[in-house]
Amino acid sequence: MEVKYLDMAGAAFDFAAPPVNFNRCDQGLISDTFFVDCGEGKPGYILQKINTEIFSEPHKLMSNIKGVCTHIAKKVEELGGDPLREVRTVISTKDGADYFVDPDGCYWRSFLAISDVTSYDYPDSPELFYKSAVAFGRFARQLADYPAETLYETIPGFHNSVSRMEQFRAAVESDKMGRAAEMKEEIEFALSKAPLCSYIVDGLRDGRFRTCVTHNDTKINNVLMDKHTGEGVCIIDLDIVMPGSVLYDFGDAIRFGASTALEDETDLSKVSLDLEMFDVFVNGFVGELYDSMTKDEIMGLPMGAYLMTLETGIRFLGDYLNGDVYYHTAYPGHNRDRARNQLALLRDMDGKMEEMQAIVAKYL
Ligand code: GN1
Ligand code: MG
Repeated sequence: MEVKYLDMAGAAFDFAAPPVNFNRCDQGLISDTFFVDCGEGKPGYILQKINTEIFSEPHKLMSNIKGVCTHIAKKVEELGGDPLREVRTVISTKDGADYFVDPDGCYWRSFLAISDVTSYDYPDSPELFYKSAVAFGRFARQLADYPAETLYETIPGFHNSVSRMEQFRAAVESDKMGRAAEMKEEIEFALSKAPLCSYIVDGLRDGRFRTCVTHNDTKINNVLMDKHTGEGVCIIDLDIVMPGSVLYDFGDAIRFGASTALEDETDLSKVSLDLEMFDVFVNGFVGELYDSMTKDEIMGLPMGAYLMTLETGIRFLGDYLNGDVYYHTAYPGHNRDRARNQLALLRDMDGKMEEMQAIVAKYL
Protein backbone atom coordinates (compact mmCIF):
# COMPACT_ATOMS: atom_id res chain seq x y z
CA MET A 1 0.00 0.00 0.00
CA GLU A 2 1.28 3.44 -0.98
CA VAL A 3 1.94 5.68 2.02
CA LYS A 4 1.13 9.29 1.27
CA TYR A 5 3.75 11.99 1.90
CA LEU A 6 6.58 9.54 2.54
CA ASP A 7 9.03 11.55 0.42
CA MET A 8 7.96 14.81 1.99
CA ALA A 9 8.41 13.36 5.48
CA GLY A 10 11.81 11.99 4.49
CA ALA A 11 12.86 15.44 3.32
CA ALA A 12 11.70 17.10 6.54
CA PHE A 13 14.18 15.44 8.88
CA ASP A 14 17.72 16.52 9.55
CA PHE A 15 19.43 13.51 7.98
CA ALA A 16 23.14 13.46 7.09
CA ALA A 17 22.19 13.35 3.39
CA PRO A 18 18.92 13.31 1.42
CA PRO A 19 17.20 9.90 1.40
CA VAL A 20 17.84 7.77 -1.66
CA ASN A 21 15.59 4.89 -0.76
CA PHE A 22 12.85 3.84 1.68
CA ASN A 23 12.34 0.20 2.60
CA ARG A 24 9.14 -0.73 4.29
CA CYS A 25 9.30 -2.85 7.45
CA ASP A 26 6.37 -5.23 7.71
CA GLN A 27 6.62 -5.97 11.41
CA GLY A 28 4.42 -4.29 13.96
CA LEU A 29 0.69 -4.33 14.29
CA ILE A 30 0.29 -0.59 14.77
CA SER A 31 2.66 1.84 12.99
CA ASP A 32 3.99 2.19 9.43
CA THR A 33 7.78 1.94 9.54
CA PHE A 34 10.45 2.54 6.90
CA PHE A 35 14.22 2.11 6.82
CA VAL A 36 15.74 5.17 5.21
CA ASP A 37 18.86 4.75 3.13
CA CYS A 38 20.79 7.97 2.69
CA GLY A 39 23.49 6.52 0.45
CA GLU A 40 26.84 4.76 0.78
CA GLY A 41 28.79 5.70 3.90
CA LYS A 42 25.92 7.69 5.44
CA PRO A 43 24.03 6.72 8.59
CA GLY A 44 20.68 5.01 8.12
CA TYR A 45 17.47 6.14 9.76
CA ILE A 46 14.08 4.84 10.79
CA LEU A 47 11.07 6.84 9.66
CA GLN A 48 7.69 6.14 11.16
CA LYS A 49 4.22 7.40 10.57
CA ILE A 50 2.62 7.51 13.99
CA ASN A 51 -0.78 5.85 14.17
CA THR A 52 -2.81 8.76 15.52
CA GLU A 53 -5.99 6.69 15.66
CA ILE A 54 -4.29 4.97 18.56
CA PHE A 55 -1.90 7.65 19.79
CA SER A 56 -4.05 10.73 19.74
CA GLU A 57 -1.42 13.00 21.34
CA PRO A 58 1.87 12.33 19.54
CA HIS A 59 3.71 15.17 21.29
CA LYS A 60 3.18 13.41 24.63
CA LEU A 61 4.46 10.17 23.20
CA MET A 62 7.59 11.86 21.85
CA SER A 63 8.15 13.66 25.14
CA ASN A 64 8.10 10.31 26.98
CA ILE A 65 10.49 8.74 24.49
CA LYS A 66 12.94 11.64 24.67
CA GLY A 67 12.90 11.70 28.46
CA VAL A 68 13.50 8.00 28.80
CA CYS A 69 16.14 7.79 26.06
CA THR A 70 18.11 10.76 27.40
CA HIS A 71 18.13 9.10 30.82
CA ILE A 72 19.40 5.79 29.45
CA ALA A 73 21.96 7.51 27.20
CA LYS A 74 23.49 9.20 30.25
CA LYS A 75 23.82 5.86 32.04
CA VAL A 76 25.32 4.17 29.00
CA GLU A 77 27.86 6.98 28.68
CA GLU A 78 28.81 6.80 32.35
CA LEU A 79 29.63 3.14 31.87
CA GLY A 80 31.73 3.85 28.77
CA GLY A 81 29.14 2.41 26.34
CA ASP A 82 27.98 3.83 23.03
CA PRO A 83 24.73 5.78 23.44
CA LEU A 84 24.18 5.97 19.68
CA ARG A 85 23.97 2.19 19.69
CA GLU A 86 22.59 1.20 23.05
CA VAL A 87 19.55 3.46 23.09
CA ARG A 88 17.25 5.05 20.52
CA THR A 89 18.38 8.49 19.28
CA VAL A 90 15.54 10.78 18.22
CA ILE A 91 16.29 12.70 15.00
CA SER A 92 14.83 16.20 14.82
CA THR A 93 13.32 17.83 11.80
CA LYS A 94 15.27 20.56 10.01
CA ASP A 95 13.17 22.99 12.07
CA GLY A 96 14.30 21.37 15.30
CA ALA A 97 11.02 19.62 16.13
CA ASP A 98 10.67 16.03 17.36
CA TYR A 99 8.09 15.23 14.70
CA PHE A 100 6.85 16.35 11.31
CA VAL A 101 3.19 16.97 10.52
CA ASP A 102 2.24 16.32 6.88
CA PRO A 103 -0.49 18.23 4.96
CA ASP A 104 -3.06 15.58 6.00
CA GLY A 105 -2.22 16.22 9.65
CA CYS A 106 -0.41 12.89 10.03
CA TYR A 107 2.58 12.78 12.37
CA TRP A 108 5.98 11.36 11.46
CA ARG A 109 9.08 10.82 13.59
CA SER A 110 12.55 9.49 13.04
CA PHE A 111 15.32 7.63 14.86
CA LEU A 112 18.92 6.91 14.05
CA ALA A 113 19.23 3.34 12.75
CA ILE A 114 21.63 1.01 14.49
CA SER A 115 24.01 -1.04 12.39
CA ASP A 116 25.16 -4.65 12.75
CA VAL A 117 22.09 -5.69 14.67
CA THR A 118 19.30 -8.08 13.98
CA SER A 119 15.98 -8.94 15.58
CA TYR A 120 14.04 -12.15 15.85
CA ASP A 121 10.35 -12.71 15.39
CA TYR A 122 10.46 -15.70 17.66
CA PRO A 123 13.01 -17.04 20.19
CA ASP A 124 13.92 -20.42 18.79
CA SER A 125 16.43 -21.26 21.52
CA PRO A 126 16.63 -20.80 25.28
CA GLU A 127 19.92 -18.89 24.82
CA LEU A 128 18.24 -16.34 22.60
CA PHE A 129 15.31 -15.94 24.96
CA TYR A 130 17.71 -15.54 27.89
CA LYS A 131 19.49 -12.72 26.05
CA SER A 132 16.22 -10.92 25.46
CA ALA A 133 15.37 -11.31 29.16
CA VAL A 134 18.66 -9.70 30.13
CA ALA A 135 18.04 -6.86 27.68
CA PHE A 136 14.54 -6.13 28.99
CA GLY A 137 15.76 -6.51 32.58
CA ARG A 138 18.61 -4.08 31.94
CA PHE A 139 16.20 -1.59 30.37
CA ALA A 140 14.05 -1.70 33.52
CA ARG A 141 17.15 -1.35 35.70
CA GLN A 142 18.40 1.67 33.76
CA LEU A 143 15.02 3.29 34.35
CA ALA A 144 14.55 2.18 37.95
CA ASP A 145 15.40 5.70 39.22
CA TYR A 146 13.38 7.52 36.53
CA PRO A 147 10.42 9.41 38.01
CA ALA A 148 7.64 7.30 36.49
CA GLU A 149 4.94 9.78 37.49
CA THR A 150 6.40 12.39 35.10
CA LEU A 151 5.56 10.23 32.08
CA TYR A 152 2.32 10.74 30.18
CA GLU A 153 -0.03 7.80 29.93
CA THR A 154 -0.01 7.62 26.13
CA ILE A 155 -2.74 4.97 26.19
CA PRO A 156 -4.48 5.28 29.55
CA GLY A 157 -5.02 1.99 31.37
CA PHE A 158 -3.01 0.11 28.74
CA HIS A 159 -2.35 -2.93 30.91
CA ASN A 160 -5.19 -2.41 33.33
CA SER A 161 -6.72 -5.86 33.00
CA VAL A 162 -9.88 -4.79 34.83
CA SER A 163 -10.72 -2.10 32.30
CA ARG A 164 -9.58 -4.34 29.44
CA MET A 165 -12.12 -6.91 30.65
CA GLU A 166 -14.84 -4.23 30.84
CA GLN A 167 -14.07 -3.15 27.27
CA PHE A 168 -14.23 -6.77 26.20
CA ARG A 169 -17.57 -7.27 27.89
CA ALA A 170 -18.89 -4.18 26.11
CA ALA A 171 -17.70 -5.55 22.76
CA VAL A 172 -19.49 -8.84 23.48
CA GLU A 173 -22.68 -7.05 24.48
CA SER A 174 -22.81 -4.81 21.43
CA ASP A 175 -21.72 -7.63 19.07
CA LYS A 176 -21.53 -5.12 16.21
CA MET A 177 -20.63 -7.60 13.50
CA GLY A 178 -22.77 -10.50 14.70
CA ARG A 179 -19.67 -12.57 15.41
CA ALA A 180 -20.26 -13.42 19.07
CA ALA A 181 -22.23 -16.63 18.40
CA GLU A 182 -19.30 -18.13 16.51
CA MET A 183 -17.00 -17.33 19.45
CA LYS A 184 -19.38 -18.35 22.25
CA GLU A 185 -17.06 -20.87 23.86
CA GLU A 186 -14.02 -18.55 23.83
CA ILE A 187 -16.12 -15.67 25.16
CA GLU A 188 -17.44 -17.73 28.07
CA PHE A 189 -13.98 -18.97 28.91
CA ALA A 190 -12.52 -15.46 28.87
CA LEU A 191 -15.35 -13.96 30.92
CA SER A 192 -14.96 -16.69 33.54
CA LYS A 193 -11.49 -15.23 34.27
CA ALA A 194 -12.81 -11.75 35.09
CA PRO A 195 -12.40 -12.17 38.88
CA LEU A 196 -8.62 -12.59 38.43
CA CYS A 197 -8.17 -9.36 36.51
CA SER A 198 -7.59 -7.08 39.50
CA TYR A 199 -4.48 -8.90 40.73
CA ILE A 200 -1.89 -6.41 39.46
CA VAL A 201 -4.03 -3.25 39.77
CA ASP A 202 -4.72 -4.11 43.42
CA GLY A 203 -1.04 -4.81 44.08
CA LEU A 204 -0.06 -1.43 42.60
CA ARG A 205 -2.69 0.30 44.68
CA ASP A 206 -1.76 -1.29 47.99
CA GLY A 207 1.99 -1.03 47.41
CA ARG A 208 2.84 -4.74 47.08
CA PHE A 209 4.00 -3.92 43.58
CA ARG A 210 6.03 -0.80 42.77
CA THR A 211 4.92 1.67 40.14
CA CYS A 212 7.90 1.97 37.81
CA VAL A 213 8.71 2.78 34.19
CA THR A 214 7.69 -0.14 32.01
CA HIS A 215 8.07 -0.83 28.30
CA ASN A 216 4.71 -2.58 27.99
CA ASP A 217 5.35 -4.35 24.70
CA THR A 218 8.14 -6.82 25.42
CA LYS A 219 7.93 -9.08 22.39
CA ILE A 220 11.36 -10.38 21.42
CA ASN A 221 11.32 -8.42 18.15
CA ASN A 222 11.63 -5.27 20.22
CA VAL A 223 15.20 -6.19 21.19
CA LEU A 224 17.95 -5.42 18.69
CA MET A 225 20.72 -7.95 19.04
CA ASP A 226 24.33 -7.71 17.96
CA LYS A 227 24.84 -9.64 14.71
CA HIS A 228 28.21 -10.95 15.84
CA THR A 229 27.91 -11.57 19.58
CA GLY A 230 24.15 -12.17 19.73
CA GLU A 231 23.89 -9.96 22.84
CA GLY A 232 20.95 -7.60 23.30
CA VAL A 233 22.03 -4.10 22.25
CA CYS A 234 19.01 -1.81 22.32
CA ILE A 235 15.34 -1.91 23.26
CA ILE A 236 13.05 -0.37 20.65
CA ASP A 237 9.35 0.42 20.17
CA LEU A 238 9.05 2.87 23.03
CA ASP A 239 5.58 4.22 22.20
CA ILE A 240 3.92 2.82 25.25
CA VAL A 241 6.67 3.34 27.79
CA MET A 242 4.59 4.42 30.76
CA PRO A 243 4.24 4.00 34.52
CA GLY A 244 3.36 0.37 35.24
CA SER A 245 4.38 -2.81 37.00
CA VAL A 246 7.38 -4.98 36.29
CA LEU A 247 4.86 -7.83 36.01
CA TYR A 248 3.56 -6.33 32.76
CA ASP A 249 6.93 -6.51 31.03
CA PHE A 250 7.72 -9.93 32.34
CA GLY A 251 4.26 -11.27 31.50
CA ASP A 252 4.07 -9.92 27.97
CA ALA A 253 7.48 -11.36 27.13
CA ILE A 254 6.41 -14.78 28.45
CA ARG A 255 3.07 -14.93 26.67
CA PHE A 256 4.90 -14.31 23.43
CA GLY A 257 8.30 -15.94 23.77
CA ALA A 258 7.64 -18.88 26.11
CA SER A 259 4.73 -20.05 24.00
CA THR A 260 5.61 -23.03 21.83
CA ALA A 261 4.02 -21.30 18.82
CA LEU A 262 3.66 -17.87 17.29
CA GLU A 263 0.71 -15.78 18.50
CA ASP A 264 -1.29 -16.45 15.32
CA GLU A 265 -0.62 -20.18 14.95
CA THR A 266 -3.94 -21.78 14.06
CA ASP A 267 -3.06 -25.37 14.97
CA LEU A 268 -3.86 -25.03 18.64
CA SER A 269 -2.34 -28.39 19.48
CA LYS A 270 1.01 -26.63 18.95
CA VAL A 271 0.27 -23.89 21.50
CA SER A 272 1.50 -24.38 25.07
CA LEU A 273 3.70 -22.80 27.70
CA ASP A 274 7.29 -24.03 27.61
CA LEU A 275 8.40 -24.18 31.26
CA GLU A 276 12.08 -24.32 30.37
CA MET A 277 11.72 -21.07 28.45
CA PHE A 278 9.79 -19.62 31.39
CA ASP A 279 12.63 -20.54 33.74
CA VAL A 280 15.28 -19.12 31.42
CA PHE A 281 13.45 -15.81 31.14
CA VAL A 282 13.00 -15.51 34.91
CA ASN A 283 16.71 -16.13 35.29
CA GLY A 284 17.73 -13.39 32.84
CA PHE A 285 15.12 -10.83 33.86
CA VAL A 286 15.26 -11.22 37.63
CA GLY A 287 19.05 -11.52 37.41
CA GLU A 288 19.19 -7.91 36.20
CA LEU A 289 16.54 -6.60 38.56
CA TYR A 290 17.10 -8.60 41.69
CA ASP A 291 18.10 -5.61 43.84
CA SER A 292 15.01 -3.61 43.06
CA MET A 293 12.28 -6.25 42.89
CA THR A 294 10.17 -7.01 45.95
CA LYS A 295 9.43 -10.55 47.11
CA ASP A 296 5.76 -10.02 46.20
CA GLU A 297 6.76 -9.06 42.68
CA ILE A 298 8.91 -12.16 42.22
CA MET A 299 6.10 -14.37 43.49
CA GLY A 300 3.65 -12.46 41.30
CA LEU A 301 5.51 -13.18 38.05
CA PRO A 302 3.40 -16.23 37.08
CA MET A 303 0.23 -14.17 37.45
CA GLY A 304 1.88 -11.47 35.34
CA ALA A 305 2.32 -14.04 32.56
CA TYR A 306 -1.22 -15.30 33.06
CA LEU A 307 -2.87 -11.88 32.98
CA MET A 308 -0.90 -10.56 29.99
CA THR A 309 -2.00 -13.66 28.07
CA LEU A 310 -5.64 -13.24 29.08
CA GLU A 311 -5.48 -9.54 28.27
CA THR A 312 -3.98 -10.08 24.83
CA GLY A 313 -6.58 -12.77 24.15
CA ILE A 314 -9.50 -10.52 25.02
CA ARG A 315 -8.01 -7.58 23.12
CA PHE A 316 -7.74 -9.70 19.94
CA LEU A 317 -11.17 -11.19 20.50
CA GLY A 318 -12.71 -7.79 21.29
CA ASP A 319 -11.19 -6.37 18.10
CA TYR A 320 -12.61 -9.27 16.11
CA LEU A 321 -16.06 -8.60 17.57
CA ASN A 322 -15.67 -4.87 16.86
CA GLY A 323 -14.89 -5.49 13.18
CA ASP A 324 -11.05 -5.48 13.23
CA VAL A 325 -10.61 -1.80 13.83
CA TYR A 326 -7.48 -1.78 16.02
CA TYR A 327 -4.85 -4.29 14.93
CA HIS A 328 -3.45 -4.60 11.45
CA THR A 329 -4.63 -7.93 10.06
CA ALA A 330 -3.26 -9.98 7.16
CA TYR A 331 -6.51 -11.79 6.37
CA PRO A 332 -10.14 -11.82 7.52
CA GLY A 333 -10.35 -13.80 10.75
CA HIS A 334 -6.75 -13.03 11.74
CA ASN A 335 -7.85 -11.51 15.05
CA ARG A 336 -10.16 -14.48 15.68
CA ASP A 337 -7.21 -16.84 15.18
CA ARG A 338 -4.93 -14.77 17.38
CA ALA A 339 -7.58 -14.73 20.10
CA ARG A 340 -8.08 -18.50 19.98
CA ASN A 341 -4.33 -18.93 20.17
CA GLN A 342 -3.91 -16.72 23.26
CA LEU A 343 -6.84 -18.38 25.02
CA ALA A 344 -5.38 -21.82 24.24
CA LEU A 345 -2.14 -20.68 25.84
CA LEU A 346 -4.11 -19.48 28.85
CA ARG A 347 -5.81 -22.87 29.21
CA ASP A 348 -2.42 -24.51 29.18
CA MET A 349 -1.15 -22.06 31.83
CA ASP A 350 -4.14 -22.99 34.00
CA GLY A 351 -2.52 -26.38 34.50
CA LYS A 352 1.00 -25.02 35.01
CA MET A 353 0.59 -22.34 37.69
CA GLU A 354 2.11 -24.46 40.44
CA GLU A 355 5.13 -25.31 38.33
CA MET A 356 5.59 -21.64 37.47
CA GLN A 357 5.34 -20.77 41.18
CA ALA A 358 8.01 -23.34 42.00
CA ILE A 359 10.33 -21.84 39.39
CA VAL A 360 10.05 -18.25 40.60
CA ALA A 361 10.44 -19.36 44.22
CA LYS A 362 13.98 -20.49 43.37
CA TYR A 363 14.89 -16.86 42.71
CA LEU A 364 13.70 -15.44 46.04
C1 GN1 B 1 0.76 -4.45 19.26
O1 GN1 B 1 2.38 -3.24 16.98
P1 GN1 B 1 3.07 -4.13 17.92
O2 GN1 B 1 3.23 -5.51 17.39
O3 GN1 B 1 4.36 -3.56 18.43
C2 GN1 B 1 0.18 -3.93 20.57
C3 GN1 B 1 0.65 -4.79 21.74
C4 GN1 B 1 0.24 -6.23 21.51
C5 GN1 B 1 0.84 -6.69 20.18
C6 GN1 B 1 0.39 -8.09 19.86
C7 GN1 B 1 0.22 -0.19 21.10
O4 GN1 B 1 2.15 -4.26 19.24
O5 GN1 B 1 0.01 -4.34 22.93
O6 GN1 B 1 0.70 -7.06 22.55
O7 GN1 B 1 0.44 -5.82 19.10
N1 GN1 B 1 0.59 -2.54 20.77
C8 GN1 B 1 -0.32 -1.57 21.01
O8 GN1 B 1 1.23 -8.62 18.90
O9 GN1 B 1 -1.50 -1.80 21.15
MG1 MG C 1 4.73 -2.45 19.73
